[in-house]
Amino acid sequence: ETTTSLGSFTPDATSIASSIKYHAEFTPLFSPEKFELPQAFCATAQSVRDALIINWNATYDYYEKLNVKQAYYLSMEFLQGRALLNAIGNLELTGSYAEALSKLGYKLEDVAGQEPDAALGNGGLGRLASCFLDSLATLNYPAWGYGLRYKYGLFKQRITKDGQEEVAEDWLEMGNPWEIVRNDVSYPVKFYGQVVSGSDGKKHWIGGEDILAVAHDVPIPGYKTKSTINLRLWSTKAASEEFDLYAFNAGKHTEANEALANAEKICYILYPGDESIEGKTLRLKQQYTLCSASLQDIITRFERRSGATVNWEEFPEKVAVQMNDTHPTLCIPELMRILIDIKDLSWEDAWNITQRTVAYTNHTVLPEALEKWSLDLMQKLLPRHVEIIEMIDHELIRTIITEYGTSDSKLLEKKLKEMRILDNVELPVEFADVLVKPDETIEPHDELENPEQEVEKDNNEEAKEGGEEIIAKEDEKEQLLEPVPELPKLVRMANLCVVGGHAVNGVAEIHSEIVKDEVFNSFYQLWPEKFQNKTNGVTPRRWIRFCNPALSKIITKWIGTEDWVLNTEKLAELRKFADNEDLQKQWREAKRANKMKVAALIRERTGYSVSADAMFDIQVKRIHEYKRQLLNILGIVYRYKKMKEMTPKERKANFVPRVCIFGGKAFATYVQAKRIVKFITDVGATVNHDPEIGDLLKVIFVPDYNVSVAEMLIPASELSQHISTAGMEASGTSNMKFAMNGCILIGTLDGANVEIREEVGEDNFFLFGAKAHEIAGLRKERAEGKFAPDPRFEEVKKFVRSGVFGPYNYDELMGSLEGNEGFGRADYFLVGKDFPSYIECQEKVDKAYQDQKTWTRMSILNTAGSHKFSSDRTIHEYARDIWNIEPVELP
Ligand code: DL6
Repeated sequence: ETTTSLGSFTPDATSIASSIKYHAEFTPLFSPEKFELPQAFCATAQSVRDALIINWNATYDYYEKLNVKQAYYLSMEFLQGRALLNAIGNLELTGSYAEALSKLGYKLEDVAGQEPDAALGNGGLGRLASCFLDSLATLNYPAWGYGLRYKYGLFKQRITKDGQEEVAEDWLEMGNPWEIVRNDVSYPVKFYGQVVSGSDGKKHWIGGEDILAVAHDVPIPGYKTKSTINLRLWSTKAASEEFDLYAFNAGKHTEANEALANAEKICYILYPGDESIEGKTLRLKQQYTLCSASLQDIITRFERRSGATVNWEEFPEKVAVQMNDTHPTLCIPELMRILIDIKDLSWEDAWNITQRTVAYTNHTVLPEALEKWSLDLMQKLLPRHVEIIEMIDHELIRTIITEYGTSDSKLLEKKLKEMRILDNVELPVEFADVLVKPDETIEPHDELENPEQEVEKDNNEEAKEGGEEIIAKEDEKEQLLEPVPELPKLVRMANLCVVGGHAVNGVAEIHSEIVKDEVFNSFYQLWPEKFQNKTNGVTPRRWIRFCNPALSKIITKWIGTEDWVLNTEKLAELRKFADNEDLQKQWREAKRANKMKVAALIRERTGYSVSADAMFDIQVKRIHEYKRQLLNILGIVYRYKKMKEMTPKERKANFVPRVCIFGGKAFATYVQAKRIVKFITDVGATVNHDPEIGDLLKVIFVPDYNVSVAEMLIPASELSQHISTAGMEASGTSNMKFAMNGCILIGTLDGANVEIREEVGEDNFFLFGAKAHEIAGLRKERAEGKFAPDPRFEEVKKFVRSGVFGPYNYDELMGSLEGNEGFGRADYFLVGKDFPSYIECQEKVDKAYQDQKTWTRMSILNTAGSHKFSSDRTIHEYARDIWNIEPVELP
């Protein structure tokens, strides 16, 4: 018998085997005659779920009894990956399950391999949310996650001769053995309708369309603890009376079903294309569903736990809501609406409670990713929320005027432009006079003369071609008189978050500084106390202990305890053995074994054979221009060209053999990212078949990168690339996972790279590239045509254009690096600028790899120095500085 965190329930292999058999027989998912791998997985998962439910119930009974303050993490994304190995690992039942399955004729590994990834997320933001859940449970914090239960996960990526192809990911095809469908927990969510003032003096939001959000609970076990928290995911459906029985009986089958289908499609996919108005509406509906259903649920729990008398003042003492990026921003007006319209609180009280309850994490500085919603669309869909947002905006304007006064009109105008929640919306009448009208300050002479001069200059240019100077001049004048098209009225969600929340945090030190100094500088000047940093982290359970058992064993052996899984500071003890030859040997053997597994995966997924003796150089992340996969692949092309120019002997002397591995998905409508995928696969198709090159260089694009693939690639990686344009990657979290697994990073001083380099030591990190503070100046230089590209950069582009990688036309991709007419911003991500320092840094990598002792030492020091990047540390900081919650250990 094993003693487990299950208290009195101590499953051994025999009882586990009978539990699996029981589920195979009595869970009516499959035909009873069949017990093959898929059935074995489902039955095994259900038997684990039984164990989880015991702890899950105990956890919530206890929280309910103590009425403790809980944190609620609201996120549109949870990138959970597979759950089986993680759950039995956390329950310390891996051995028992392996034995039980072998009694039934199966290998645990094969059974676990049947589980589809729960890919309810896109990238780092979603995976961070999942790591946070693991840490919250492990550290016994009372917390819940709230998200949406998308019918289809993030698309499945296929690589064809044309590049990336997206296919719907039907992750629920075989059912989801982990979830508990809670038909008893559902809330109405309203869209459209109108707001009327009642005779009671209150606002009533009436009419419109009502759907139901239904809870699906996923128990999240902590490691070596009984604490098992909840991830509540909402699905949407129409209320049953919405099914039009009369229409159906009249043969109008589609119409009869319309309301049902409309409600269900809200949760079909994550980030539906939003180019059309329908797409935008659907996204806004998703966001509101998440916020409304979760808040109704939180409030119901608060009221229930309050008993007979509800004291709303206490709400922030029992509830902390964290908005994971701006997608859950509607929490702010929704909480206000519920408190004012339904719970009868005054505006002032509701505002005070809301601000004390919610907090916001920013995950990006990319302006295009800071959400702005059309005011018109929001007005139609959520009319009462727009009234509330207008009121918040109104109060904000008052604060800005009080702060900056009206004497410096330009300053006031600038502040209002930057800080208001509503953009391109006139000031309310009350403030109509605070800004001096343009004609009161600007000399009429200035206004007319300057544009005139511009026109003249332009016309002269045109005249050279067309010779119709005078007519063109007249036309331009007429154009000047034409009314300027009205700018779209927008709701800036990030501004609303900053105003409505009590804390705003960035996700790495450098990012939090940029948030304060640039993105929200005006807000920072006004409310410096709101701004914080919470450097991201990743769970050491999933990201070393379970995904890299070979390395974990070695770490435990040398440190002398397995405590490092909970107290990662202990990893630092590896430093003293970094030069030990025995450790180094074992370290290399573990890495090699992991590389062999990846070589097999590559063979299976791409057909290419790669050598486990070559350096595994990996870049896996969303495909995005700022992450600069293009810089990596151009570096590879340059390497290939140089190899081709050498004799075989020279080649061997100058280059270490490398397998360059890429993985990642390009958003379906992101054309440039898709071109990059195509380019990488084309380079691979040429290089990998070049007999002169052989094992010296292989270029692999692993299709359909997801959490499970990451769990294989990261432990096998020796060099990993985190090479974003400095200042653009908020943090990155895979950099942390790679460092933990003894991989050496090549990177820019960006996001968490900065802190990783500090922790692992400058000598154990390959640094290159421009610094964040230089970027604006460099872009300006570039735009002014003052940038002189390095000849090696010109050489590599020319080589690509020569057609060596096939018939695809690379003009657009290469053109984007030059800012050619029609190809958008001139190398906005500064690939050309960083190219020389990147390839020089890669030469240093090759040299270092040739000395395997030094390399292994660097690798050990990366693991040893990675301890800060556990999500346990991050969660302790959120709990202490933002949520004000305490751990609650179950008796
Ligand atoms: O904070 C988690 C993660 C960071 O590590 C990444 O650096 C950052 O890109 C990502 N942000 C997003 C949000 N949107 N965009 N772009 O995914 O968050």
